[in-house]
Amino acid sequence: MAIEQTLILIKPDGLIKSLTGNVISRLSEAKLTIMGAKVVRVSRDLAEKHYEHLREKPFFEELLNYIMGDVHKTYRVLALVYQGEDAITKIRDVVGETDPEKANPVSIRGAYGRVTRAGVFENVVHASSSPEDAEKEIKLWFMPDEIVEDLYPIKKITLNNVKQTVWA
Ligand code: DAT
Ligand code: MG
Repeated sequence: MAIEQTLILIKPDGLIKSLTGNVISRLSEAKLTIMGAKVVRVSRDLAEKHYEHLREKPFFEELLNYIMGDVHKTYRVLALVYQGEDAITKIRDVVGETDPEKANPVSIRGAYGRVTRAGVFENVVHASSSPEDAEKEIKLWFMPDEIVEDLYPIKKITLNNVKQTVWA
């Protein structure tokens, strides 16, 4: 068993449906440690980088509109970092399968997700699917100072006379 990190996003449908509390309660079943949390207004650049691996998919534009909040007219996402033994598998089990209609009904996606008529999966949460993805995603969504421990190597830089800590 390895100590892993994972990035969770409560997506705009989760926020507009007031599911934040429910989702965090369900995530706590995994008995992991929360390392970071913040509300983010998602830019197109961030959305494109986060879903880079799906760039060629027919639903890519819809996916960007969804995560940026254009679909639900609520322009925020709650980003969370958790750490613990087998964090990725444990969280993915609580979260459920990608397609809300196929997800276990007691999982977060099974209980709260839906498939739109356009075929988009509004599945309430994102959860990292491998340690490599988790590292890439955590570094993309969080600055080192926003996480209570340095989960990955950092470096100090000076930009316009301001000292900053960034991922190495
Ligand atoms: P996951 O979010 O379970 O890691 P993924 O990384 O393959 O799944 O895809 C990211 C998101 O893209 C997913 O949460 C919902 C959407 N998506 C994936 N496959 C889809 C499909 N076949 N039809 C519609 N939306 C899809
Ligand atoms: Mg994924």
